[in-house]
Amino acid sequence: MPEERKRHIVVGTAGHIDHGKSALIKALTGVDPDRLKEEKERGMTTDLGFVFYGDDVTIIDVPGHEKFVRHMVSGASTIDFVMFVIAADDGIMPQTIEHLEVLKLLAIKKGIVVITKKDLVKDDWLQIVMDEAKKIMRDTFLQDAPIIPVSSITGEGIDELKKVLDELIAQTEAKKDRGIFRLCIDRCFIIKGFGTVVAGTVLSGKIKIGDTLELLPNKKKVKVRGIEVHNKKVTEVGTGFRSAINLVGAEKEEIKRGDVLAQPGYYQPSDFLNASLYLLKSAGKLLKNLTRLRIHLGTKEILGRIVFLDKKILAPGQKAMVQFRLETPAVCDVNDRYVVRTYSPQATIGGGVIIEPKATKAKGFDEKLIEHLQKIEAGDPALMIEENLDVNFELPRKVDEIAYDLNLPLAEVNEIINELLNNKKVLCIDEKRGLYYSQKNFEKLKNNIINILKEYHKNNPINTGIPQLELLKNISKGFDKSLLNYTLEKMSREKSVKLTDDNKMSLFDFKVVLDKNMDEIVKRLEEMFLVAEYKPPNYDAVLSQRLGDEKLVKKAYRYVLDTGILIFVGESIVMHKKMVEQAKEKLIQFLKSNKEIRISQFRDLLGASRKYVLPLLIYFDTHNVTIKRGEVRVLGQKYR
Ligand SMILES: Nc1nc2c(ncn2[C@@H]2O[C@H](COP(=O)(O)OP(=O)(O)OP(=O)(O)O)[C@@H](O)[C@H]2O)c(=O)[nH]1
Ligand SMILES: [Mg+2]
Repeated sequence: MPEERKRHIVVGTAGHIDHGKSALIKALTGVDPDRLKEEKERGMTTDLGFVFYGDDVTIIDVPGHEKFVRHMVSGASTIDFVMFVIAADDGIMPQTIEHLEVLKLLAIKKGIVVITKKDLVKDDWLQIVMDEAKKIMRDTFLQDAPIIPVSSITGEGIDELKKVLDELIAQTEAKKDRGIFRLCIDRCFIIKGFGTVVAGTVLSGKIKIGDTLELLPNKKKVKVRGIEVHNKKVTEVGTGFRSAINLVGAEKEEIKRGDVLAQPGYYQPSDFLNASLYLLKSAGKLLKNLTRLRIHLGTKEILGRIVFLDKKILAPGQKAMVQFRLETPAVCDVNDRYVVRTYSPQATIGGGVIIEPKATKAKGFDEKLIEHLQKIEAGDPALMIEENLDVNFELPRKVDEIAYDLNLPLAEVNEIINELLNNKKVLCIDEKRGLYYSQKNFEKLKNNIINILKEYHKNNPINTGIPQLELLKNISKGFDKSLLNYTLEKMSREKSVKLTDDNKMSLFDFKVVLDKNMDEIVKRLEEMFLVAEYKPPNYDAVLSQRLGDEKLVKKAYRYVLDTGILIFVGESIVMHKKMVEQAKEKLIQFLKSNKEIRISQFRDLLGASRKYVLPLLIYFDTHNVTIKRGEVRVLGQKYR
């Protein structure tokens, strides 16, 4: 950005065909904005014209013809204020009204009303037209705007207009910078010796020569070779400036008006946009669901169908939450204004604000979606970040993911995340990986886990707990593992759940309570394994003992294994815990006096056969009681 220039103002024109918009610009600047041959021949503007006014102002001339309203919308989409033109001899005409509606929908805040062709009418007629103008401006952003009658032919009133124009320019504040570079292209041309040049207004951010940018929707990487502002070469350019940018990496044929030049990684083309829509009173009739419309966004016109999210049908003068299903993808941002026009015949019927520029296909009357859109409608970054975390129940988020999702600068997201951490609205579940999760979701997740455990305990009263994998399956598909670990750990510390010895989760104070019948079977099972000592029965032998109803016996058997009363030592051999402990004691004692033990010695020690003794020894190996050294075993480290 040139140091001497702090800001740049873009002024637009608007008004009915032939009302003298282009002639007015020529009278103000000496330059004819109609640059096309066709325009000069027909005496009619067909496309946007760009003329410099002083050092810091560009005036965009728009066509008044009803066939070119789409160009008018694209021209008006980036202006700071408008010179609203009405011809004294013609008065209020259809595009006077339509352009006014467009400006209102685009939320243009200021302007000047210029009554042209003053030289063609008498004073009393001029007064009538001025009164009419006042009438249509009532309750609009132009209601207190100065009304200046001029003649572009005789020059009458032009000096006064310049004075008012300069005052308004001086009062206009620089556009707010959202940080991430974006420019909506309104022109693309070739300059001999340089190649492709695109022009447009920088809507946010800043670039310098050498930067790599992305052309969207084609997602083509390009490099900035040169930048011009007001025909002067500069090395960098920032928000609000109209600039011409010489690009390397794209041909003119690949670029159209309406394409977006942006900092890579943030903006994404999307087929679905969620927005609020206001249907103009002048729309005249009800707007039906799925109507095909022209959506004017930035400098682009896109065809698409409208889906009402919170209404079945929209009456003139009403507002609705809508989704646009587009025929070609759009690249836009939160808070962008848009205008909708009917497909055929074409007329402006409404417009609104983009709430979600990267939406997914929605159904009507999805209450959750409506609530979500209402929450972020105002476009407040903190609320948007909170909501982004809230809607991601399964996944903790990283700062850069949030920044890319919401087209917000990393530094801003970091700052807001810190605030949210301080306000306990967000928690960091993994500092190393920088993973953040919504406190609200965390409470919900903990509740879900408690409920799953309650349900599990109810249905499986003699199971000590739920296997972790089963718990994960019950929470939600695609759940992040580190989030689950964090949560379970935290819940264990808070003493709301516990991890059992065999890696199962249970409620903290859950204990298996056996009914009389089951208790009896468990006792008899224990008895059976104690009596058997080191020759325990196998599963079939247990069942054949008919200790009770077979189903119950099976349950009881699982219970004694789950609770560790019986221990599975290997090779389908199960022994009573007491026998295993006893064997361990004997083994340790033996090794303390003998240093090493052979299988045969262990066999004699327990008075059992090799079939049972070998798996038991291996069991002790894996539990580090013993270490196998060739044919013998020695005592494990921690028992020495
Ligand atoms: N007598 C008189 N003629 C004017 C004045 N302003 C414009 N005209 C004439 O009106 C005709 C239309 O003027 P333009 O400036 O082309 O009108 P426009 O609003 O740009 O028209 P479009 O771009 O097609 O919408 C031209 O023949 C101009 O010379 C004026 O103040 N006095
Ligand atoms: Mg014109």
